Amino acid sequence: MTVERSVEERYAQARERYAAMGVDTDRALRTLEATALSLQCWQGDDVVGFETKAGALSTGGIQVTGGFPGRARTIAELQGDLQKAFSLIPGRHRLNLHAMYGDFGGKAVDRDGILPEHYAGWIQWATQQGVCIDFNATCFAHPKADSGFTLSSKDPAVRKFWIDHVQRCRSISAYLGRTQGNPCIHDLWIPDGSKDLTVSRWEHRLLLKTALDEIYSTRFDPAEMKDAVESKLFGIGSESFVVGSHEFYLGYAIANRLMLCIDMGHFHPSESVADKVSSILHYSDELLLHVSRGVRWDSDHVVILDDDVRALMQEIVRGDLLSRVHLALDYFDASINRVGAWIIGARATLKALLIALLEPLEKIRAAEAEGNNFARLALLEEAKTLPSGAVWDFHCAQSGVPPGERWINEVMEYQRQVQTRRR
Ligand code: RNT
Ligand code: ZN
Repeated sequence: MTVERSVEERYAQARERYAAMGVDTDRALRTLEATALSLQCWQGDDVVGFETKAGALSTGGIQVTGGFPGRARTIAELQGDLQKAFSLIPGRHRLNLHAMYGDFGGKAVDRDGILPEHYAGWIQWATQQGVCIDFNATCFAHPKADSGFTLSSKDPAVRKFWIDHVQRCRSISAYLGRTQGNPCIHDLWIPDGSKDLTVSRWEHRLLLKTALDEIYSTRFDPAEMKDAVESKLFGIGSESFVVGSHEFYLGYAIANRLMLCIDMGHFHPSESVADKVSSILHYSDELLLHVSRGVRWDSDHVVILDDDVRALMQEIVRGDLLSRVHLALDYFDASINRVGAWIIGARATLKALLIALLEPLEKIRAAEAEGNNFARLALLEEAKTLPSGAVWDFHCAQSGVPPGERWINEVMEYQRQVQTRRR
């Protein structure tokens, strides 16, 4: 039997099995197909970017570990790598660009001087690929972030510099959104915080709030761009104090009608990020998610199909909230093939979503409504071993992407032909 045939036959069987559980697999696949992930450009080059003289990343409280050969060093290489990744991920996805990835033509353009034209090449490429772009201000890896404070710095000149940068980033996002005819999501994460005990926490937060008020006083058409603010718990070198904490940004986002960005690595390891979804969305229209995997700390490991990601997708689907969340990937692993890392994380996230979409929710809800909590738990357990893999393989095949593990060889071939030649 050919692989294609067996994929179809296994799907037909799975479809029947799911139907018996009250689940329409075709419908689940239509929803999956229509869901886009925003792929982080920074996984391709270890968060280096294309500025002529960028500062060291470690000043930003984030760290990339590993030295696997083949890092993308130019825009063309990064685009090539992204194309390879996109070709092995079923569905149509987005590109998440950081400001430091502009096309500066070899010139020194400081962060407060960036313009839409520096991203014209990206939007041209993305349009050809049928991909939409999201955007991020880059408030780290820069001498003016060395003190550990940017928008909440006590130095007015430093604050002004970063306010200008973020304002430019928001205008660039609007330009991107306008050009692509689809809202560009602008996420703001700043590294501000300190290693040791800080007594002016109130002052820094007041400074941040005032800076944000200035930044967001300019409103853009949500058809062009949407704003998100990303909280954090701690970072390397900001272990004792992070200005933009969860409470700070949750309050700010709700009070100012912005989106909150929840990064899965930015909470206490025992805290359920999934559980936040059905709370926050009562007070906010939309939510941005940075799907990530912290191992002991916010280590930005490659996303895998683990309990956390599954629970997150379940919460979204169970609350019928998919149309109100934006899914972005956020990790950077330099210890394995970087293109492979993109694909593993994207496929894992999509699989988790598919599994959530295939949950026999009606049956489980009926048990819950009857107060039959035994049946509810038993059904949740049975659901775990339903044949979701067969549905996934079928989806891949339908989308023109190799089902199962066959894509691994394609990455190995790309590594041989393209990546290892970059020396
Ligand atoms: C850092 C945040 C942020 C970054 C990117 C590169 O802890 O998660 O989202 O990962 O801006
Ligand atoms: Zn993040």
